Amino acid sequence: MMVKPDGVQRGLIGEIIKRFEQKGLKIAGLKMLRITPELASKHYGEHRGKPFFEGLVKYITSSPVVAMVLEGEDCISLVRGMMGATDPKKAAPGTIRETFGIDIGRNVIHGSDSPESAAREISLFFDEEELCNYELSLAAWVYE
Ligand code: D4T
Repeated sequence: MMVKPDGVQRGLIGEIIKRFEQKGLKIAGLKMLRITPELASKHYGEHRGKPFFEGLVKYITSSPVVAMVLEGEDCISLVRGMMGATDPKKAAPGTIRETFGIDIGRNVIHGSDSPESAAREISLFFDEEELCNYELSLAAWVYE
């Protein structure tokens, strides 16, 4: 998951992290970084050639982001559900993008959409030793 530049600039880092923490997900990695044009091209490689690609790279490199590795049962679909649809105008009520976003090009948050993209994106943003392997003591109170 990543809080995008607009989320950072708008003071939404804590609010967004809070939602995932309070859901009961485990934070296994967390860092602030400035995305380089090279990293942006890798991260958004699938969108190269699309009309919005240049603007997307300019936006994602414009200011720091906060990248996070989250763990939990059905974590990817859970997080995507909490984020809401890519276009905030179409996002379900109460989701992060619906609550905080208006424009598809400023949609506040990114989340991996499959185990394969999560693995790829984690390796793009984190070194192995930056990830923490630990037991979350509240797990027994979140999962039956
Ligand atoms: P990300 O990758 O940012 O979490 O978004 P999604 O996974 O929900 O959506 P995506 O990959 O289809 O789009 C990536 C990114 O491009 C922006 N975008 C997308 C845009 O500015 N205009 C567009 O028409 C589309 C489709 C928003 C998210």
